[in-house]
Amino acid sequence: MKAYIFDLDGVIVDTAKFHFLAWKKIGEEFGFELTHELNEQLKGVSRVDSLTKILGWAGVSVSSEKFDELATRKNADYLSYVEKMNENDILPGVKTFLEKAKKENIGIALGSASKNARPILQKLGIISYFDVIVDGNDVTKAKPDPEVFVIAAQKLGVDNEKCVVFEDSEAGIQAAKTAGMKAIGIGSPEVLTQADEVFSGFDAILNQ
Ligand code: B16
Ligand code: MG
Repeated sequence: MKAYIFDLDGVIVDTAKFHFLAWKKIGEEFGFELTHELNEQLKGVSRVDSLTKILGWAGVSVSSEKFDELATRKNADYLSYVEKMNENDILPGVKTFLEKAKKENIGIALGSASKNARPILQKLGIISYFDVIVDGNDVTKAKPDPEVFVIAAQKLGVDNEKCVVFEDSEAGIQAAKTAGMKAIGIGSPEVLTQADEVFSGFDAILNQ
């Protein structure tokens, strides 16, 4: 048996724009302007690690209580954007690709750093396609550690070498390669240099 493991943000849906807006507001509280360029470094990175980076860029240190309060508030703001999402937010070609994989009896898993992965898949109306969901609630080590993909393969009962990972972040591509899986980059070949193949999106994969 063969399996596909999908990252969420940047692969299935563009939630990065919502993470950006929510983190930008937090940064502004410290007089720090989060740029799109710096935001690239937050892709695939956990909530706690993202806040640590932002506070570092802003040059401030806060108590652990304040840290938790900022992370909680950012997430509430982020979820207010997620709340408005629907099927139309699924990136082009994704649904057709999932349907095709289902028909071909290919195992389907999610391997995301997000602790909000389940409600997002529900809002998009595609949660039923996934045989296995491994998200930020299930892992102790963040990408580039391969833990999230290794757990997904184990839960699917598929050998790592038979898994194909779809990822938009460099850390995620590295995680897939370390796990001995095939890594398909979604994005630009200039950025995802370690990927086995890179496509602009699932429409491009379907049309190859
Ligand atoms: P949450 P992915 C990642 O999702 C995002 O790319 C990253 O920006 C975010 O900080 C992380 O999830 C955690 O998200 O705050 O919802 O737990 O690309 O791994 O699907
Ligand atoms: Mg991603």
